[in-house]
Amino acid sequence: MFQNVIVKRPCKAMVEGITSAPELGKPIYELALKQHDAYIEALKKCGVNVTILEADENYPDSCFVEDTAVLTRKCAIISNPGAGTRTGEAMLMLPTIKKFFSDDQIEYIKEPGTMEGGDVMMVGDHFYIGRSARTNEEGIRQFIEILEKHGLSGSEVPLEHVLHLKTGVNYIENNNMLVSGEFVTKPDFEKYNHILVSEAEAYAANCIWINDKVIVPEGYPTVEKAIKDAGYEVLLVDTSEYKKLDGGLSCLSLRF
Ligand code: CIR
Repeated sequence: MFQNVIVKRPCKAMVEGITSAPELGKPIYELALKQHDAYIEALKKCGVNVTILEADENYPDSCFVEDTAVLTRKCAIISNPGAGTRTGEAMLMLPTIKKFFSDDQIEYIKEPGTMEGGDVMMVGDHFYIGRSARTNEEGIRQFIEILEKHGLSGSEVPLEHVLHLKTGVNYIENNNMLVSGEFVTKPDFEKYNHILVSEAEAYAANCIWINDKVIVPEGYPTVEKAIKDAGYEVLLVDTSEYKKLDGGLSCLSLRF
């Protein structure tokens, strides 16, 4: 169960955010705000308290708050984002995280280690960590050491084709895992019940489970149906403006 969610409002500067898909065009800020409102409403329907942080114009990608930290039931790990324009975002989260975690529960990924929360997938007390362009070997080493100190465990999953681990694979509890692309055949995930996500709907591999409901991006009917068929109540949220910046539903919040 999750009790809390932290989100950060998108800033006007989001139009300058990092993207691997400039052909999709720049995000429309007003529409992104409306979609963010709808996202917050969906979160509230899942029965969590939502902490809403003000937009920060200094960091175009700062609405993707997931990358700044990993919040577990034992500890909070402040990340060190591998994207140069995003590194400063992580420490700015500290005052908010301190409202929920005591000082001895707060840990940090330090240089030369890099890590972004989008590369971390929680399955119970185990955490899969994608080794990506943003999360390096040293970051993973530090992260696993911290997890073990707090009675948790972690393992590395190399990835090649996507930005973050959770761009392509997401755990939605009850042994069910949404898998797309390179993750379909990964031995690490063999033991889970695969909900296969086709290339055509690959963006919708990034869904979030919150207290037995699953929030799914709008416009991916096959994935939506598969999740419903697996027995979940589905809430739809349009994320078109965030997709233009390689961002999905999980990227927009910290859930704990
Ligand atoms: C970035 O490239 O960092 C942002 N434009 C997108 C971050 C998406 N975050 C995530 O997958 N957790």
